[in-house]
Amino acid sequence: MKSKILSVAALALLTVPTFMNAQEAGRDVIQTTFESADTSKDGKIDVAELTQMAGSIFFGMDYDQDNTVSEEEFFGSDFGLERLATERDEADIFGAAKRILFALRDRNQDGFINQTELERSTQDFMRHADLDGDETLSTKEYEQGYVPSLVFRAALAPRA
Ligand SMILES: [Ca+2]
Ligand SMILES: [Ca+2]
Ligand SMILES: [Ca+2]
Repeated sequence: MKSKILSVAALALLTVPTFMNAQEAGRDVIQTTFESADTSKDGKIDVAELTQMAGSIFFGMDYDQDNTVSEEEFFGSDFGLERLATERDEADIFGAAKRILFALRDRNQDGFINQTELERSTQDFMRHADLDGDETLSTKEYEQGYVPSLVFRAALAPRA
């Protein structure tokens, strides 16, 4: 028997209301994940909070519970946004963005993301997004610079 615990963050990703337009939904998903990650409720996400959230999503995707996320597990998880991306003919872009995200996390390119890789890549993403260098992410930094947020935006942003 497979017992699977979905985190608040992962649940938020899976419950995008159908009536929302893609842009609103994208913003809402990013906002909701920010709020669920910010467990201290100070309006900022520190590296511990970010790692915790990434870990919850990771375990949500690890169906066979071997503590790694395979390509199959990763691409089989739809983040709740596949449908929206498909409706908007953005499935290819979303798929490409997910492939980039997987490649960035799978640092030794063996087709699996292990926990060390998850933590290291999350720290890299944090450094990349933390423009003011205060070692926390503001909502703006999280929306505009955190790599997984950029993946959602790739699928949901209006075409230029
Ligand atoms: Ca697995
Ligand atoms: Ca790997
Ligand atoms: Ca910052």
